[in-house]
Amino acid sequence: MSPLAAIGLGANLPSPAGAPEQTILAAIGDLAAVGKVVARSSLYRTEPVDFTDQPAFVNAAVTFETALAPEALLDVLLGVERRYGRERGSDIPKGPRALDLDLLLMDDLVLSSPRLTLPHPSLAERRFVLAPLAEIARGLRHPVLNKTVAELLAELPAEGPNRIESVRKIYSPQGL
Ligand code: PH2
Ligand code: MG
Ligand code: MG
Repeated sequence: MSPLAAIGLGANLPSPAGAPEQTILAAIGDLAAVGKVVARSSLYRTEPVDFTDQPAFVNAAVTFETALAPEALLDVLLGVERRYGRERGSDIPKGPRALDLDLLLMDDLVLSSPRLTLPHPSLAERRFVLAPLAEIARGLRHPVLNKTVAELLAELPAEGPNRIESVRKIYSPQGL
């Protein structure tokens, strides 16, 4: 079987596809053209973290079966970001963006290269990543922390920047 990748999607600015919700759905459609989208989460409205003076985000997650090597998959993700108007050079770090596609996990691969770190370095610290991912892949295991996505989500503090109410489901996959 091909490796299973987990990908986090986020958007908080309009793109050529429309509002952030439309952009995320279009990006998932583009991924389906280059591999197998095994599962897709609901869409969530999430409060911005790290850099808080920006619009709310729409976040989601997919699991994706692909024969691509991690860096080749990263190139695909960057290409999809560019298609929706993401201009990396002019981005404010952690600031508003038309589309952000993050490679979160790829099986139990652990790697760190100048372009790519796996697992994603902030995966375990973000409710806006873990909540969508837990909806579709509770049992995926973080190969360094040796905890499942569901365990990492349960360990997040209920208050503070990751407070439970910071992440709210807006569309279920059936309702899309
Ligand atoms: N992405 C960031 C910074 N902050 N906050 C939320 N809620 N969702 C995001 O996707 C997000 C963020 C930088 O990638
Ligand atoms: Mg990113
Ligand atoms: Mg990101």
